[in-house]
Amino acid sequence: MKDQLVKSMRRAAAAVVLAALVASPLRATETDAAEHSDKAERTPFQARLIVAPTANGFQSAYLAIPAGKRLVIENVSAIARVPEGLKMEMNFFTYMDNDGDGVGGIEDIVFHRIALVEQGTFDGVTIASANHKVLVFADSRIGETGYGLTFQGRLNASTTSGSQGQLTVSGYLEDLPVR
Ligand SMILES: [Ca+2]
Repeated sequence: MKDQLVKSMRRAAAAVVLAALVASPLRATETDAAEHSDKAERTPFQARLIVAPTANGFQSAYLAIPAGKRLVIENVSAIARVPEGLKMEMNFFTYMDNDGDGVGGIEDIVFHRIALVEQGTFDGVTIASANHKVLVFADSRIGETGYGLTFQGRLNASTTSGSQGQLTVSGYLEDLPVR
């Protein structure tokens, strides 16, 4: 009787060990698959936009976002090159369906102002730059309307010497959420 009980307990213990051996590789595989899937949904993305304003009206550059994607911007860097004595103001704007109504509108636009810091004047060209860690969402579509990122630059006075503003955005693309 006692022997049978001991045998029974040993069998039970062996079953537990076997179950653990079988289950742990399965769990590891599932975890790896989930991690791989998360990474696959994010595609690295970077782009550079250029404007060349000559006066105090905005000049714009447009970045199209791949169809069906949301661009998540994590860093922006910018540089302005202007004739000595002038200054450039820069901003960019993007869209996301903030109110979730599936229709693009004024409630869905957000502006990001770029705080340029003057670096000095080099051969008559004044340089100002910025480098910002950000979190900005830019959807390629709201409802039936396509959207992108618009970069704007303007000077505080007119010039015939020319100027240039550049914006580099870095981040990743992910699928737009399905509503
Ligand atoms: Ca909306």
